[in-house]
Amino acid sequence: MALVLYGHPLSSFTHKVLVAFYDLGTPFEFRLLDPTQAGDRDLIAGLTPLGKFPALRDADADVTVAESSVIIGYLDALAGGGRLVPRDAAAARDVMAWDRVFDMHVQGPMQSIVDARLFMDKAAEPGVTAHARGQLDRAYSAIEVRLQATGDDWIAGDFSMADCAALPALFYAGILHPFADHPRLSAWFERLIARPSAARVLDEARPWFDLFPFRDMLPARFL
Ligand SMILES: N[C@@H](CCC(=O)N[C@@H](CS)C(=O)NCC(=O)O)C(=O)O
Repeated sequence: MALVLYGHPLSSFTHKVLVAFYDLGTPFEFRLLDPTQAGDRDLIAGLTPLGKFPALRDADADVTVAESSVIIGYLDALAGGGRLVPRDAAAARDVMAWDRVFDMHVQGPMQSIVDARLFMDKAAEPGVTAHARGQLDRAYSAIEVRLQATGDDWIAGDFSMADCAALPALFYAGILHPFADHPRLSAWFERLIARPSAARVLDEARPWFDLFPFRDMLPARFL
C-alpha cells in the first residue's frame, strides 16, 4: 500500500484526516500508534517536527506529510483536486479560515478542558475550564451566525476540509460543553455525523471510548 496513515483511533486530528480519506475513497493502510510505547514515540518523532500525529507517508512519492490540514490538501490533490479544498482561491481561503476555527478555537479549548482534568490539580481545574467554555461559546456563536447567513448544508460551500475538521472538534467539544441554544449548529452537527465517512470514523473509534477521560458524559447513541 503506497499511503500509510499514522495515528490513533481516539485522536481527533486523526479523525479529521480519516473523514477525508473515506470521503475521497482513497485506499490507505492505517498504522496505529501507541504513545505509551517508546518505539512508536520514536517512530512519530521521526515523521513529524513535533512528534504529533497524524502523519502520512506516501512511499511511491517518497513524501512524508505532517499536520492534518496539509495531509488533507495532499490527499485532495492526489484525488484530482477541488473536492475538499476548492480550486477557486477565494473559496479555498474560506475553507481554510473555517478549518482554522475548528482546529484552534474549538479543538483548542476542548483540549484545555481535557488537559485540566488529566494534568491539573482539582483546585486549578474550574478556572481553566471556565475560560475554555467561554471560548467555546464564542466559537459556537460564530458558527451559528455563519450557518444562518449562508443557509448552506455545510460550513463553507460544498462538503470540504472545514467539515472534516469540524467533525471531531464538535464531537468532543459538544460532549464537554453542549451546543445548547444554537439550533443551526446542532442541525449541522447531525448532518455531519450522518455523513457515511464521518459515521464510519465514529464507529471505528467506539471500541476506544473507554480511554476518553469524560467517557461517562458520552451520549448513549455513540456507545
Ligand atoms: N496541528 C496538528 C495537531 C496534532 C495533534 O495535536 N495531535 C495530537 C493527537 S490528536 C497528538 O499528537 N498528541 C500527542 C502529543 O501531543 O504528544 C494537526 O493538525 O495534525
